[in-house]
Parts: sequence; structure tokens; C-alpha cells
Amino acid sequence: MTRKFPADFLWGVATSAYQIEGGVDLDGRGPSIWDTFCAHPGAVRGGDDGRTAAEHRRRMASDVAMLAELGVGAYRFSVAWPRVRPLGRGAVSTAGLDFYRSLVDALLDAGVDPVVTLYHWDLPQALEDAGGWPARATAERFGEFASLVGAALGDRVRRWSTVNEPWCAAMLGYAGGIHAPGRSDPGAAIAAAHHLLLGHGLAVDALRATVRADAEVAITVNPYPVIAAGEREVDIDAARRVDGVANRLWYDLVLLGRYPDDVLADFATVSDLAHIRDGDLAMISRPIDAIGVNYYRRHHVRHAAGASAGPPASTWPGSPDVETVDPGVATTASRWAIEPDGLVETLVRLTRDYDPPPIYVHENGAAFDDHAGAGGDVDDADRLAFLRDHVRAAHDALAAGVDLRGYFVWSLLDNFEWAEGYAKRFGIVRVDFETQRRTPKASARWYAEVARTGEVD
Ligand code: IFM
Repeated sequence: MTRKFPADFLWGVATSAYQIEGGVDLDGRGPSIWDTFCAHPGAVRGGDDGRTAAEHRRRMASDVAMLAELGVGAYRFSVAWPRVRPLGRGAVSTAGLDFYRSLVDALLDAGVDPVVTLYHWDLPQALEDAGGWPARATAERFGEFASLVGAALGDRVRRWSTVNEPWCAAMLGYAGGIHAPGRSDPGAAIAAAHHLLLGHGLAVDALRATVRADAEVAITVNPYPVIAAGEREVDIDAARRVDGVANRLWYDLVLLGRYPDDVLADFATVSDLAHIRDGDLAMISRPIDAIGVNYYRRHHVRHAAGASAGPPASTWPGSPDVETVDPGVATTASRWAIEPDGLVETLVRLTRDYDPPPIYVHENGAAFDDHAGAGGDVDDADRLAFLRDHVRAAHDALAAGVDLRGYFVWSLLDNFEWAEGYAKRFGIVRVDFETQRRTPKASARWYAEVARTGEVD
């Protein structure tokens, strides 16, 4: 059976600055928290870092030409804050802004719609030194950064996302210590979550003041179905807690302007919540035009006393007795369960419970252990099947009444997969990190056809 998507459905691919750009010494770029984190022995697998990555900073023109050849409608990328404002405040790098101006121009010339994400985790180190996201001032600096980028690109860029996956930035970075800046302080993580969203609200206002009137301003979250792996009351409660921190926290704040009561009660066990000020919720819930959903897998969880006492510390602040359980299905190379129906559930739940603005899948994809043939060719049948099943799920969601407007593959290129370094390849285009040669994989050819026809078998 062939499933046909609406003619104006947006087919895209996504990347982020630190994961592909390299060129950390160009444009007067300042250090980011990821440069610092990578330098800590043992923080990143293999001691890898983003100094070179996929050299996109130098190879932007040919990468855009490749995108044009793929024929996708849109390209979602992020702007590196330390490349544009090296210390996060004060002096602005004209060369940094010029890089993103040329990227946008090249995309528009190639007929590819740019989708700009303002924050994909590369906080200027100077702002971390001043307190990082747990400090309110960081949200204010982020609002200024949004104005700067809005003023530079806003006449040409229509699609914006403020913050990518604030759960990861707050909880992996400040609670679990697994991502930069590598802190393990649940109270700090809870404050970071609040300030990331406050920064989002400030950025919405800043963009509205600087970019074209028909702009579509969004935030990108990473929700998922949480399944209780057990029938005990404590297992059901573990699922409630994880659902609260993974899903309802972000949806309720951004779309309803309130904290879920149960999440606040869990948080109150490890935080005095003094960072929440009058007026914040109104700022956080500024109307948005779209919402981005990044989907990779369901989470199966149960209660286990002391399970996540660490190290690494719990990424569910206020809920230390939760463990994740392997559901026993096929997994990707990241050992993430492959469960495409979870995408339908995620989109239907968001639609049912929140009456959201139009939705985009801003990321979906998988790492697999690719094997390159002699010419660099990769027959990545496993990734192709993963993408096909999730595109089908996106169609099922449309059929169920979800206002889904587009789908973006994570990722265009093999890249720096954070704490996993270069060991996990998510690209539909292979990057040989020795030579920087790019070779579209079988999944790229398949996806190009989906984007061209708007159909999936
Ligand atoms: O690589 C990341 C990306 O930066 C954010 N979303 C999930 C991807 C895969 O882990």
C-alpha cells in the first residue's frame, strides 16, 4: 500500500553546529561548554571532541550542494552561540554571523528552506563560568542572542526553533553529568530547566521583534511514551514521575503556562524552587506558531530502590528510585528500542491533551554500525527500514488527526554524537572522518525519493 502525504508536507534533514562544524578556531569563536567537557579525561568515548567534526564550517558550500542534489525541502541547523558572541555577552563576531548569512543564502539559492535552531547545547563557556543555565542571567543573555541572530537572518529565514531538547540540556548536563557541563546537582538541573524555558520565552519575543512577520517560531522538545515495566504501585508511580519530567513539564509550561502539580512536588524534594519568579510562566508560555517533536524511542521504567543513585546520578531530579528496562525488542546501535508506534502515540497524545499549534517531527533517525564498501558505499538497510517505519508512523498520525506539517531525518551527516563521540553514526550521508569524504548511503537515496514523491510504500 502506498501512503501519500499532503503536497505541502515539509521533508527535511537536520544537524547541529557543534556536531558537524569543527572550525573551532575560526571567526573568533569562543570556547563552548562542549569544548571544555570533551577535554575532561573519560567524559567522551575515545577522547573525541568537536574540533574537526565533519568540517562543515569549511565545507558548507559543497554540503549545501549535496543537500540540493538530495532534493529535500528543508534543512534544520543550529547557530553556534560562541561563534556569534564568543563570550555569550559583549562583543559580537561579524565573521560568525557572516557564516550563517552565507549558509542561509546558499540554501535559499538552492531552493532549500532554512530552519534555524538557536540553541543546540553549545553554551559559551564564559556563561557557564558565570553560573550556566541554573543562573537566571543566562536566559537573559539568550534573549539577546536571539535578537542578534533574528536581526541578521530574520529577513530571509521564516522557520525558527528557540531551544532544542531542553530536557537533555538541563537533565543530562546538570543532573546526570553525562553531557556538558557535566554537573550532578538535581537542584541546579531543575533551575536550568526553568531558565532554558524562560530563555525560550525571551527568544520568542526577541524573534517577533526582529524577524519577518510571517515567521513560524517554535520550540523543539523530545517527548516519548513512558511505559510502566511492572504492575506494582511503585512502578506505576515511577512511570508517572518520568512522564512528568520528560513530557508534561515541557508541554504544560510552554503550552499551558503552568507547572504540573505532581512534578513540582517531586522537584520540591531537592529544590527550594526559589528560581521561579512572578511573571515567568507568562513569559515561558508566549504563543508559538509550531512545535517540534524529536522522537527516537519509548521509555520503559520501573521502581528500583537506589537504582539511579549513580554514578551517573539520576536524570530524573526528585525521583532517584527509577530504572529503565530493556523491553526486549530490536535495538539500534545506541541500544535504543525500535518502536515506531511510539511516534504515533507521542503525536496523538500531544494533540489530544494540549491542542498544540502545528507539529513538525524535527528529528527522527538511528545509529547503526555501518559497513562501507570499497568506494565508501553503505547499504544501510537497517537505517532505511527504521526511517521507512517511522515515516509510515508519521502518516498514521496524520490519519489519526494530528496536524503534522513536516518530518526531518536526524541526521544529514555522520557526526559527533556527544558523549558517544564518533562511535555512533546517525547520518544518511557517510562521512569518512579521515578524508572528510561524503557518500550518500542507501537510506539517503531512499529518503530523496520519499521527499520527491511525498509517498512511502
Ligand atoms: O545527536 C542527537 C541530537 O543532537 C539531539 N537529538 C538526539 C540526537 C541523537 O542522539
